[in-house]
Amino acid sequence: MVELSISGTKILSTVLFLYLLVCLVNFPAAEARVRHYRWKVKYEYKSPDCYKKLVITINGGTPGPTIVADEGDTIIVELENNLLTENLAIHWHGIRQIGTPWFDGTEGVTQCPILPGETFKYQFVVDRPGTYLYHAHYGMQREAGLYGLIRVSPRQPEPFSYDHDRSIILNDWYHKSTYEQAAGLSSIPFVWVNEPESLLIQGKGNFNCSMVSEPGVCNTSNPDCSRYVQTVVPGQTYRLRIASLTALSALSFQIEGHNMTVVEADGHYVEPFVVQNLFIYSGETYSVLVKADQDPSRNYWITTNVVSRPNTTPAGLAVFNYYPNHPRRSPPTSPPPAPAWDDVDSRMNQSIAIKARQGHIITPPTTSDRVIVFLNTQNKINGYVRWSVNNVSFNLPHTPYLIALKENITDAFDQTPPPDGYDFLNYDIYSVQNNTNATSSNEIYRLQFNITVDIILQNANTMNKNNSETHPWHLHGHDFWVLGYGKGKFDMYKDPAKYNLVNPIMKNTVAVHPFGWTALRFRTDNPGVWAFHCHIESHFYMGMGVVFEEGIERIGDLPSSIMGCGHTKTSNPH
Ligand SMILES: *[C@@H]1O[C@H](CO)[C@@H](O)[C@H](O)[C@H]1NC(C)=O
Ligand SMILES: *[C@@H]1O[C@H](CO)[C@@H](O)[C@H](O)[C@H]1NC(C)=O
Ligand SMILES: *[C@@H]1O[C@H](CO)[C@@H](O)[C@H](O)[C@H]1NC(C)=O
Ligand SMILES: *[C@@H]1O[C@H](CO)[C@@H](O)[C@H](O)[C@H]1NC(C)=O
Ligand SMILES: *[C@@H]1O[C@H](CO)[C@@H](O)[C@H](O)[C@H]1NC(C)=O
Ligand SMILES: *[C@@H]1O[C@H](CO)[C@@H](O)[C@H](O)[C@H]1NC(C)=O
Ligand SMILES: *[C@@H]1O[C@H](CO)[C@@H](O)[C@H](O)[C@H]1NC(C)=O
Ligand SMILES: *[C@@H]1O[C@H](CO)[C@@H](O)[C@H](O)[C@H]1NC(C)=O
Ligand SMILES: *[C@@H]1O[C@H](CO)[C@@H](O)[C@H](O)[C@H]1NC(C)=O
Ligand SMILES: *[C@@H]1O[C@H](CO)[C@@H](O)[C@H](O)[C@H]1NC(C)=O
Ligand SMILES: [Cu+2]
Repeated sequence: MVELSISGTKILSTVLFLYLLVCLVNFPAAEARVRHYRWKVKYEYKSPDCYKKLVITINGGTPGPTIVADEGDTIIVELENNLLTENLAIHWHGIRQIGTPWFDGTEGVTQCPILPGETFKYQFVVDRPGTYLYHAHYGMQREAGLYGLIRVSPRQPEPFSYDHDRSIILNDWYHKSTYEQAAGLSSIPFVWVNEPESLLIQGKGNFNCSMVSEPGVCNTSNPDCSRYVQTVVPGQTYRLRIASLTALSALSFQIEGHNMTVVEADGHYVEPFVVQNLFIYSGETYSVLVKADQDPSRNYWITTNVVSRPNTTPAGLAVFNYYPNHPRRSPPTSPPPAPAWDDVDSRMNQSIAIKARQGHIITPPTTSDRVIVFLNTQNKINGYVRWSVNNVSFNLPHTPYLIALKENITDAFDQTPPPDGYDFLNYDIYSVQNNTNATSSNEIYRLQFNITVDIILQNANTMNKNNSETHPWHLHGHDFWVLGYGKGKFDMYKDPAKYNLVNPIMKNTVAVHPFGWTALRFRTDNPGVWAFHCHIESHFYMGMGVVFEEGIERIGDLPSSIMGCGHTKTSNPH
């Protein structure tokens, strides 16, 4: 930041400065910059919740560094894989990669994995302001701590004001390694990952070390797990960018005694509304405005709790510290109670309340060219527990789709188109199916370029009685309009009439609530191969995802850096 000291004799330079400032505001395009980062990724022992385990760090930290940029800037990240025995790929979550579909960072879809010892250069433009994320997209690696935030400032004034801009990443945390978890999920008998041990606020949590008998493993005095503190000046307004990168959990987030005004979701301005509990699903980002307008003589709790699953994980705690109270001083009250975990209606209502802000509405096309209904089910395949979409459980191929399609390598994946729907008339979404068998495949949806596609996410019962889970679905390469939510089975004849075509929010991640449906619309206007999947790490690992291709013929030469795995064309000159 530039500090200005203006004395009486400096009026001329002040005028000049103000003139320059006006120029910058009026001619922002001239300012686009290149932001260059060099990241070293490695395993280190850390204790984010006081329990020591191997975590993946970027330049020594987890969460990794925040990428701070202005709209239109180019980001270059030179990523050095120092994991020794493990591959790597990083996805830039919410960045559409217009013109750079090969730098989406999705291993198996848009690139080969980055091998140990290699340095890979990602280069892309952050074309829109907002709050975005980055995280590993290889195996279940994200859960080991490889994630961070991207903050893109707008060139235009924002439709709300605040004094300070802060960000908080929420996460859930396991003590088992991602390998143990992945092995359990792919075993017979199936070993579920269970509930996380802790919830982390900005990478810090607090496990009860009395439950660990092994000496030296859990230490509540470890500075790695010192409670996160958000210091505020009484009377000032804070923009908090809240992001969730949980492996499993849906969360609520609250600041004791304070309301929050939601103003941004996944990089789009929201028609402001007030909440006490912000419900947030893995892969989502929100900005809320909070005014430090309560009794300033004390501190307050910041809490996060698991919702949508019976909560056995203790609340994540941080401190909302009113200056000049001591930041380590615990609030005099108990943390506010968690909302009821099974109150689906409140969460559904909050989802519905998120609308595009007046004056910033991008209206959706009024009709669509193709409708695809995705039935979300839990299944068995050859005795393995899997998740499926329309009875197909997704497997990644060894040759990334982008490369296979561009190079016409037809034996790299199953060329059969997967189904656009399910047996709508006969399938009972409320019961455990008698035959839960499905098939697994790496087939993909080929979408015609430049059309409007509707996606209906249809939830259903799992393989357990009276159970349906919340799935946050994330689309790569696009934002979509959220046209509506509903309970029960989506009725393709009646429900489209209820779509919000007036002010739907655009997002890149959206939840389908238990036993409900969610309707989305997007334009196939970004040539590339894009994953669309449940953002729950174990669910995607167990097959809960699909891949869309659009406009492959419009994509220029692929960089050779993304290649080098799976099937190749011997004639390939790259
Ligand atoms: C921590 O665990 C110990 C041993 O199980 C238990 O007695 C104690 O109540 C726990 N403390 C908290 C704060 O939950
Ligand atoms: C716990 O961590 C603190 C701070 O690093 C250290 O001073 C203390 O010796 C540790 N306690 C044990 C039992 O290792
Ligand atoms: C928060 O909002 C609720 C409902 O609008 C209101 O009753 C309450 O007084 C507000 N609390 C604060 C601290 O502003
Ligand atoms: C959700 O919204 C509906 C319709 O506005 C309302 O009837 C219901 O009471 C709300 N439920 C909760 C839990 O807020
Ligand atoms: C389901 O799969 C199992 C294991 O492959 C097989 O034994 C069983 O016959 C299948 N059930 C049906 C109805 O296809
Ligand atoms: C792949 O096939 C398309 C359409 O047939 C053709 O235009 C293109 O040149 C082929 N590309 C390669 C690398 O063979
Ligand atoms: C499963 O089979 C039983 C007995 O045949 C039948 O009563 C029940 O309706 C079936 N359930 C489903 C979901 O098809
Ligand atoms: C799923 O596939 C199995 C065979 O693998 C079939 O028996 C079952 O009817 C299918 N279920 C649905 C909902 O299509
Ligand atoms: C895509 O479709 C829109 C509307 O139908 C049209 O205006 C535009 O020119 C098309 N773009 C391309 C690249 O074909
Ligand atoms: C079904 O589960 C919900 C919790 O998700 C519970 O409130 C309800 O009572 C259950 N219903 C039956 C019939 O078991
Ligand atoms: Cu899921």
